[in-house]
Amino acid sequence: RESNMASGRTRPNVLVTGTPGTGKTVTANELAQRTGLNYINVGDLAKEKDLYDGWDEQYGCHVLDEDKVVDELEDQMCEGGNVVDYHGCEFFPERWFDIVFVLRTNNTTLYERLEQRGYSGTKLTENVECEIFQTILEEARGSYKKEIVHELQSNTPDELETNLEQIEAWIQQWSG
Ligand code: DAT
Repeated sequence: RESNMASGRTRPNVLVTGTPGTGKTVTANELAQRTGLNYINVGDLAKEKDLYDGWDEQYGCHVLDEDKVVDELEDQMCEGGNVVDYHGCEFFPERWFDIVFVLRTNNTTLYERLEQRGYSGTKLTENVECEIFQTILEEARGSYKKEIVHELQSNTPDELETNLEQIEAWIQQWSG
């Protein structure tokens, strides 16, 4: 396959992105277990390796140092065979990913999931708004070729299973 040769990778890199609470972690983790791809949670990696650049007073959280994240992951991404989980995608090099999945969840379901996670106030409403305005989907469409960006509904366990099967089938096809 030409696409494989162009990247020099023998296994694909998959990005699973979406608003917090849409199911990136359950999806990407299970996918990695089923396929043997490496699971990379960018938020956890940043915490572990202190890939931060200051503190955000408004949101009360560390600011991700995007350059440090890219440097940290570059070698591993060049090798291929990774599934990356993060609620953003525009700062990753475009060449890293063979396919991008944007998970989507309806407002009420997402609201409940985030509330259960302990979110409240502006943190809760801003994340639900992020989903309503499909911010991450547009970010993905603006950062990668349209043909490799796929929107997946992630509301129910059935949809989770269907998504996993679809992504697995795509990986098998890619690997030839
Ligand atoms: P994210 O990593 O995008 O923040 P998550 O994987 O932690 O999201 O999922 C948030 C919660 O929602 C978690 O309790 C699992 C549940 N969940 C995710 N996707 C689901 C789905 N398709 N059906 C049912 N529950 C789901």
